[in-house]
Amino acid sequence: MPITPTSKIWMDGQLVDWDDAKVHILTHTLHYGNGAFEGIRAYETPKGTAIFRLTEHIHRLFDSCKILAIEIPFSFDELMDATKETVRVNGLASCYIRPLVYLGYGEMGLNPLPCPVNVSIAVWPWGVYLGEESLRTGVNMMISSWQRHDPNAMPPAAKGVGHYINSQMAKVAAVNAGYDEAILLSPQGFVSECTGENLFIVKNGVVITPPTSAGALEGITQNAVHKIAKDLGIEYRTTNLLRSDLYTADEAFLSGTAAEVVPIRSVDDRIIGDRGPITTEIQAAFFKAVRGELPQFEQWNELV
Ligand code: PPE
Repeated sequence: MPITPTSKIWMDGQLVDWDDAKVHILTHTLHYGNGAFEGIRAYETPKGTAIFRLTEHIHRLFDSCKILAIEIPFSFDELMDATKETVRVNGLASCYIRPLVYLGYGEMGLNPLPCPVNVSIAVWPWGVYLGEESLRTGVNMMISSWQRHDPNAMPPAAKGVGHYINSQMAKVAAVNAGYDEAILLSPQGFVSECTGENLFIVKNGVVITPPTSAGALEGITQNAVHKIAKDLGIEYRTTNLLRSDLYTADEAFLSGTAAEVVPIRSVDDRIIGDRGPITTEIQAAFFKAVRGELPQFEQWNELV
């Protein structure tokens, strides 16, 4: 999706003009893919622009870097403040936020330990990730022949830059075959997640999602879906799923910061159907929560 430029990007403590936010071609991450990022959204709420679950996202960024043995040269509070400041100075009522921790210029070779560690935070307006229509009509999914990471090859709990090569392989295969999105299975053959979203089925009134041990990222939106389901009195379970469970699901949907909550219309050409009642209920509550319209979830809206 094309990027709409905004005014300033935060780079290592400075707000830099959009056009000047550049790196050297020998930036380590550009060659070897080590680094970590976050995807966060800010929404317009009755009290002003609020970042959805910022605390959890910054925590995950620190966890990702700990897993990848990268030391972030800023404190948790500094990155919280920097994120809010970047949203504020760009004057956007709602936007997507992309913090990135990357290994910088000055070292080559596979030992990342001596590399300088840089941090940037960019924001831009990002519309509905899988298309406006998708929120209502749902998306058509293909189970990919590309597997999700084995936890001992690439740790799924880290939102690592290089992890996303695997997602892109699956996305390309799905798009080229005429589908909207891919679903990846774990090396053990269980359903894991989509290229940049967690996945859920609804069966006999119960919402079911795969565990992180099947290679899925522990999604912050997924966690919001869990809490929303609980609030609505809908049963929720985390358990391994087989691909056939997807084919026979009563409903299915996916969740992610960029994608938000999107119904799944079909998997491998097996029609699951139009947006179902439980998906509709959870999706509606999600959009209310991000917009600060549900008092019970107000602590999720971090005002800038
Ligand atoms: N799994 C993967 C692999 C993933 O990348 C994401 C977020 C999720 C699950 C959902 O996590 P959460 O956002 O915490 O609910 N993917 C980010 C990047 C998407 C992109 O295209 O870039 C995102 O949604 O921001």
